[in-house]
Amino acid sequence: QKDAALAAIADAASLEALDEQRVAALGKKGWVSLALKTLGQMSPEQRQEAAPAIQAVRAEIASAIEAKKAALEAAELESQLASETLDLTLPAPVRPQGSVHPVSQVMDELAEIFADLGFAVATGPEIEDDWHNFTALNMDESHPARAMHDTFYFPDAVPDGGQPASSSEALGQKKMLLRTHTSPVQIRSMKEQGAPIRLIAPGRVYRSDSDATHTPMFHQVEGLVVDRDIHLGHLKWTLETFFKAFFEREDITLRLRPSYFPFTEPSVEVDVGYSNEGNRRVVGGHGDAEGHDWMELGGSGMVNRRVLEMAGVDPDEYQGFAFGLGIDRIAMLKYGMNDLRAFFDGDPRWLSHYGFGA
Ligand code: FA5
Repeated sequence: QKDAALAAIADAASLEALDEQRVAALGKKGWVSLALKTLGQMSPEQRQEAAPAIQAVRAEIASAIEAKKAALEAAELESQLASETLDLTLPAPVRPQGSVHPVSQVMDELAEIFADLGFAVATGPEIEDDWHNFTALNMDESHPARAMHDTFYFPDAVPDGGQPASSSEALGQKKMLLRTHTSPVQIRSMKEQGAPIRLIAPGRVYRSDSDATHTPMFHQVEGLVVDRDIHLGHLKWTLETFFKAFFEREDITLRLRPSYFPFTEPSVEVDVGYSNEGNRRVVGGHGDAEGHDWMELGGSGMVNRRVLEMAGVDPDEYQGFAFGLGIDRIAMLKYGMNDLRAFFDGDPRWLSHYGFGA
């Protein structure tokens, strides 16, 4: 029986077949195990004689199985290695790559240009309170200009996790909203740093507004310069210098159109001349010239003395100018895009069409 078993083990073609042989010999009901059980019924003398022989057979079978098992495993590995070859010369599959969004690109570029002009970058919270967004900017609760901002308010939010304000006026001042412009950063920065000050504040702002040139979330860059003897000429020079650097052309024409903002006096709106080439808007030239038009990019003006006062700056000693430009509109002009809403659809085909995707 032993020789037959050893032959069957040697012949086993697979690990499964080998295991069957193991069970047949060494398993609970295997013939070696049964032989070992007979030892119990023998007399001590018989047992002394038979036991070593059976144990020897058991050891021989077990080591034969072990050896065969190692050989089968090695063979299996061999064939696996042979069949699973990698062709390292095949071209790699092309996967879409991420890229910088045009709005982020524009924010980086403008921060760089303003840094060269000596402007620091400031930030403020997107969840803002009523006081910083409106009141401190000379728009008290009854001011009609508030209605123009289509504000997203938080319903009865109590800021800072604190107690609800006792008077309704105090609650009004602390009512929370999504900031409708970057101008509250003017207030926060002046309160923190005082004057003189020279900064830009780029960031997201929100208004309930949507068409081809308006989206509910958009981006502005605020500019603020407060110092002694600042006048409107500084504002014009700064904006012109910035736009020439940004659009990389000398024939940029700005139109400063008289306007009204509660927080600046006088106030001017900033338009830039562009022409339509095909369905692409190209910045440059005079907006009133043949085939040209004006695009409104933002508002600006001399900081209202009431705003300086509310932010703790002495308006008899300091003057300043401020501007707020729509970054998305600037990006549209730079990259010749027509519809602002496409900026936020997140379609990679659109991004790559303008050279931003992969
Ligand atoms: C303001 O928001 C003022 N805070 C700007 C300002 C700052 C004036 C400092 C004076 C001093 P206005 O609401 O006009 O102004 O918005 C400024 C610019 O943001 C617009 O000219 C436009 O370019 C852009 N803008 C406004 N609404 C949207 C919108 N829904 N989608 C995209 N861009 C917008």
